Amino acid sequence: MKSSRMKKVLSATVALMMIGASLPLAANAAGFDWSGFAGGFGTTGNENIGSDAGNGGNAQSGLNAKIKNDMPTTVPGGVEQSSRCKVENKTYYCKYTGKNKKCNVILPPNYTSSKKYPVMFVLHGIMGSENDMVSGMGVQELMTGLMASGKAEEFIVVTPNMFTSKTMNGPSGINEETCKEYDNFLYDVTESLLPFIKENYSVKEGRENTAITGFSMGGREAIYCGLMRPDVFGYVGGACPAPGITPGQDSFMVHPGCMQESEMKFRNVGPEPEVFMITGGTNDGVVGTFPQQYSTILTRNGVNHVYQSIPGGGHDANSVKPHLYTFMRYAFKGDGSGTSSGETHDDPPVITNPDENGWYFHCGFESTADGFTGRGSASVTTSNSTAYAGSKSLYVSGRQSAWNGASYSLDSSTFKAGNAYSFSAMVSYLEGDSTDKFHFTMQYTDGSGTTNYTKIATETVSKGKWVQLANKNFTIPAGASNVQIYVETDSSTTSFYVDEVIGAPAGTTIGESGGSNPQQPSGNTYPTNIKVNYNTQYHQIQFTWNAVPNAQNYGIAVYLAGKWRVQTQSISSSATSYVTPKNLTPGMSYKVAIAAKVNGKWDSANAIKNAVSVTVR
Ligand SMILES: [Ca+2]
Repeated sequence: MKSSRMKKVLSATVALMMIGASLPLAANAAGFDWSGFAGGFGTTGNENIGSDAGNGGNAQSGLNAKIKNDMPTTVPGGVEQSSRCKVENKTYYCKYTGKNKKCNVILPPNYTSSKKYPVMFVLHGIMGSENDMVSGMGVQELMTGLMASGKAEEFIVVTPNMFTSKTMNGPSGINEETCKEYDNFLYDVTESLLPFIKENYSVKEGRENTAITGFSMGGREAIYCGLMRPDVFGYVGGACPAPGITPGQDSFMVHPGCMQESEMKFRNVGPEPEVFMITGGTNDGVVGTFPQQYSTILTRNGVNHVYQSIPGGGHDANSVKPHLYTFMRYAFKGDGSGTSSGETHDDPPVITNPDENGWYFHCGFESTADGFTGRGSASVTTSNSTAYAGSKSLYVSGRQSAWNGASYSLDSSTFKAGNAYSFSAMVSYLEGDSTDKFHFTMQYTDGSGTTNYTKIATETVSKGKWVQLANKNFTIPAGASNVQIYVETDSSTTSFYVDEVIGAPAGTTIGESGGSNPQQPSGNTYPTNIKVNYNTQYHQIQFTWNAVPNAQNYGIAVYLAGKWRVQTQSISSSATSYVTPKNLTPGMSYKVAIAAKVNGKWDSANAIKNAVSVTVR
């Protein structure tokens, strides 16, 4: 680093310290060369730092809890070794900007394409470049030393250039516009940079092999990327993270926030990271107490993370190196299960795990018997003789008694005794009397070990017609276990066909008639007239709906990766709108369900039925 630049930055820092550490203040910011903040001040050691690492944040379990008891505030002597890493400067195409971008790839000592390596992104500070974190912050020295001693996994580090703008080639200054273009790195790293690294290096894939951390603005963006995409990043860190993830103000600008404080938690798109570590220095004159404020917000939101406080640590390597020392030692060492925030909900989730139709299971018999078996002497097989939907149904034959039908075991993790569900089955027969009576029956073992039978639905069927056996609100008896549902006749032994057997949350209308026993008049337990507004500047979506009478709360769920995932279930009954977090990925489409809680119950079934599809603009 040029000494003149260092002098400027240092004098600014001193001035800031005098004003107070709580607010990062700097007059005439535009007059400084801010690249110094990206690469640090060239300090080499960890001078004058104490041993108190603070309270550790909200580390509750897993690796975060382990780190809490193993996060020295200085890097032990001898750990850093002369770099034996290889640095490659690369150019890749960024889909989001439609332009080329640059990054450095730091290969670990002894890198060989015959092995596969996890990847760690290390992000630079404001006004910085892909070169800033390559030296001066101990990245290579810690990699070399920790890998040589076996204290860290072998991994690849990628230092990108975070500036991700469609219109500009570089930052215009320390301002909101610049921060916003840094926020766009979220799209670059997930859509372009990570795929580029996977294509060009020998890389282990998956969130459990992908880490992200950074310094200052890079800390902010690493945390932001981690919060938004826990499905991509299994290890998330930030050293001296800059303000602006949540709304706030410093001397440079008012930060509108990437998300509200109440939203500062991991998006429900995957398991939470194995490690979530934030480090702040007590003498940081640039970002002040913002790192600790983040920790406080995360703790308030119940997010499992570890906060490390470096006594006397400034906005420099004295704070960054201890962060990297611990983050690198614990990266890629989780058991893959992810952590849980330990967040407790007073209410059951709006939706557990129904499919896109809002159903727990759906047997259409198009290729297999879908888990059905014959009862007694009956045998079951798929048949294309007739079908209610698709081209095949389940043919039940060889029956010697009326109870010899087709049976299906319910998954006890979804179907619980004492709870109500909606069940439906279509039935038909082609030979025999002109009409026949069919039962949809539940068999279960009660608390005393006795096998019991109870009717879900009964209908008379005309030969050659398909008739629905359904019950929208059938309660599995309390204490029931080994629960099966089956179709049988009342007295005949005729062969018959079954199709479209479906189990769903109570109240779900399946098919046209929806079956018997309708639970409640529709229209008053779920939001209707859902309207969607798009914000193209912030890539946000607003939903509005008509108020539901007597609603206690509203909730939002999004269908992602095969599941309805609850985003929030605490929207006040006085609100009939919801705004997504900012900076969703443009072009991504989502299915969104809005549910209401009335009389203590969530009508998730109708919420899913009325789900709206949106595409981020
Ligand atoms: Ca079928």
